[in-house]
Amino acid sequence: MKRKLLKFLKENKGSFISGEEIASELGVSRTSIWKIINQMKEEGYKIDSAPRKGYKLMLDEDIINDQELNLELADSMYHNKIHYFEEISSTSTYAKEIATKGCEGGTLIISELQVEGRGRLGRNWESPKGSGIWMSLVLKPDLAPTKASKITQIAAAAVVIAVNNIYKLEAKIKWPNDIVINGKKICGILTEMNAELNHINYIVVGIGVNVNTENFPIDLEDKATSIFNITSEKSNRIPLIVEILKIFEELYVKYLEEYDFTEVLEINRKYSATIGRDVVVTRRNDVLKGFAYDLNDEGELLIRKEDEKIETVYYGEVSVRGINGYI
Ligand code: BT5
Repeated sequence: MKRKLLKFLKENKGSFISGEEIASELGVSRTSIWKIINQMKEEGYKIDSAPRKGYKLMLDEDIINDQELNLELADSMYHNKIHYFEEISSTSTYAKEIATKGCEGGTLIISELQVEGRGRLGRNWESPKGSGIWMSLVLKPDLAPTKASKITQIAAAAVVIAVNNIYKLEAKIKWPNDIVINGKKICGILTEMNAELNHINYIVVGIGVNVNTENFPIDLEDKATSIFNITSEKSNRIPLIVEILKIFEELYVKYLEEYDFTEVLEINRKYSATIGRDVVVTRRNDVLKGFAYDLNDEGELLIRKEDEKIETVYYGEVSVRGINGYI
């Protein structure tokens, strides 16, 4: 009922609708509506009520309402496992802490602001307040540690499909962990693992998406963008969060339970911003130049070098750049 009421209020966001109208629309008494509205106010929704006018959902800033998120994810593995913060150091750091203390797989940590958002190799991840999706998932799969990198590809597939579905954009995957639009990064994925030799204790997958960000620091201007920068419209982040998480769960469960990675691979190939390009791969100990011509069935990048020899690039801490820049 709360979900229906919220939907109705949202459709009329910013204007009053009478209790009577809501009651007849939802087929319940005005007293029930009044009770649910009070409950929602306690949960943090900004709802104005005025005698004879009715109720109005305020046009407030876009905050992520975790109650709403939980309702939207009622049928998922994340249900009742959402930790919401207005501010945090890093959702991934926190996720690792609670994973160590024994939280369940499927636990989601999401924050409006990260003061120490992290990329790979200790790089910084800009996570300004309220403008993006900064979230981390704790996973406890029964998988060999060597398979953990597939989680990055599942997350990349989920983000690219979700963004393209919702905004009708052409986001692509820059192997292995960036989502780009028009050659600029809108999302980065950070997968971290804690494992024994042949057993994963937990994986934390951190996803950062620039949604409503207007401006980036100067050093990122050339390579970062946001959905707002492209569509010129601010959007509510909840539908995108829900879509990413639902697609992620579907692909993840398919992989875990049926060992079926084909759809993830197909998406990573179809939407690749890397395949078909000359690239420079910076690895720990060397630099490799060549033509990225495909992903193998494990999702690793295949490079044809000038001498026609083929090299497979594994995940690890590699950086793949175009010959002339970021892509
Ligand atoms: C990544 O690392 O792209 C992984 C980013 C993961 C962020 C999420 S947010 C939720 C969770 N909690 C965390 O603390 N982290 C995760 P990497 O491939 O190393 O890229 C990092 C580089 O991207 C930086 O060195 C910058 O050049 C650039 N960058 C930083 N902030 C950015 C932003 N908001 N948008 C686009 N590019 C950014």
